[in-house]
Amino acid sequence: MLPVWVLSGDSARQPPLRAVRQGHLTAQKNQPTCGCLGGFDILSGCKQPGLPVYSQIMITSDDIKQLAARAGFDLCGICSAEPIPEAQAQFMAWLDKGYQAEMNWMAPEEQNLERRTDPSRLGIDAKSVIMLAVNYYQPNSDSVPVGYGQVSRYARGRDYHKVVENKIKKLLKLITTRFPDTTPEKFKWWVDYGPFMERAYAAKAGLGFLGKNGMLISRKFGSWLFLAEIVTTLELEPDDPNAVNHGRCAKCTKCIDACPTGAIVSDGVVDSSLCFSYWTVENPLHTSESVAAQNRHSLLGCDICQEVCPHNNKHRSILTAHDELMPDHGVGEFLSFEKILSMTTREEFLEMTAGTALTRPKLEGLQHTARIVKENRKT
Ligand code: B12
Ligand code: SF4
Ligand code: SF4
Repeated sequence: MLPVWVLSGDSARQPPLRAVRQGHLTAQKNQPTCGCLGGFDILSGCKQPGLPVYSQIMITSDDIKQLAARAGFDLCGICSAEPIPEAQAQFMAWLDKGYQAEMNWMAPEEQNLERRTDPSRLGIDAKSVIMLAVNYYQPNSDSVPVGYGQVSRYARGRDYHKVVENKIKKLLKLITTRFPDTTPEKFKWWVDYGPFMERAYAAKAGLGFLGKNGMLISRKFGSWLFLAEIVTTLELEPDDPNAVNHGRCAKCTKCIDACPTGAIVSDGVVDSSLCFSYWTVENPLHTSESVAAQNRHSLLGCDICQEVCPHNNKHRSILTAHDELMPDHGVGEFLSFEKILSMTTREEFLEMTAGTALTRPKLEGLQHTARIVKENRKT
């Protein structure tokens, strides 16, 4: 039997077919909101204002994906909020080996391990996870000019945390406005910094596969993606992670072979204490000498294990559609050693870096890396 549906106003047309077919109308008396009978469209809303409304339409996974695209996300996938045992095990083994280096915030004493590997412990009765991705690809110049160091692609424009956060806020606004039952307390979200295994859930939600370089790699955009998540109490239809063939590594080992420091210690496993990204971003003042000796370009981050990946070929390296992430909105691709090393005050530093990911290593950290790269580039 079809669920009861309640009309307000004086017109008694059919409810949206999609909603009826999926049994998403429930009886809720006297709750008219906006009208949707004359052709409900999730993106533009009611096409015939003034007509009666079905406030009782429950949001579906398809609705969320349409709204995510509208909010500016390049990919959106959905999965259940249950723990992923293989990812939990991988994470435990990674910590046991000390591959988090000095990132104590990743370790169990500092941050409850269960919380990081089990979304139901995130302070919300989590049923589903909405995984979101933003493509940040931008090309490199042919060479690095003399006297300059390079900033990796993810950090050249505005700080991606802010850029992605704004898109999440926009998405939640769209959801809660279109579907009045979906109140804000039904959602919790993070971009990068949450106690949450973003890559594992992104793979589970069908956004891509996990490569030997550890990256989440999608069929459309390769690995040039920022990830973010909304954990929700809503029970949403999950995606089938095998529905799209994103590819796989097979016998390829290009990233492992190309990493200058051997930081990819086994398939998908990165030892942070050997990774340029760790030393330039997270812990620049205490760089290991042997790692530092290999850094010939990078002032912040490292893209080598992505650049060599055949999945990041020209068809998948699609210029980002998000202007704020482009170099002219931030510090750009290159920074001169002279400029960095001549700065003496925090104000000067912030004048150059405010609003970008380059604030992370602070002035002293950036100067330390600049000295190393400058020295290495002499030979
Ligand atoms: C700590 C951290 C780092 C550390 C450690 C990196 C690492 N590989 O663990 C350092 C500082 C080195 C780092 C570097 C970078 N990072 Co980082 N980092 C994180 C952070 C905060 C946590 C990662 C983590 O938990 N690592 C522990 C390992 C064990 O877990 P994992 O790598 O997430 O996932 C693995 C396991 O879950 C396992 N797994 C999952 N499911 C399953 C199932 C089975 C069956 C098995 C066997 C295994 C398995 O495989 C996964 C991939 O290896 C995440 C954000 C987040 N909250 O997740 C960003 C994140 C992973 N970083 C990101 C980026 C962009 C980078 C850099 C590219 C930045 C740069 N240009 O310099 C580099 C890439 C280095 C690399 N090859 O990984 C993105 C990755 C996006 C993507 N497409 O994958 C993330 C998701 C941030 C974001 N929100 O966009 N990062
Ligand atoms: S980011 Fe650079 S240093 Fe780190 S694993 Fe990849 S290639 Fe190696
Ligand atoms: S370079 Fe090769 S091994 Fe590494 S992630 Fe890409 S396909 Fe996999």
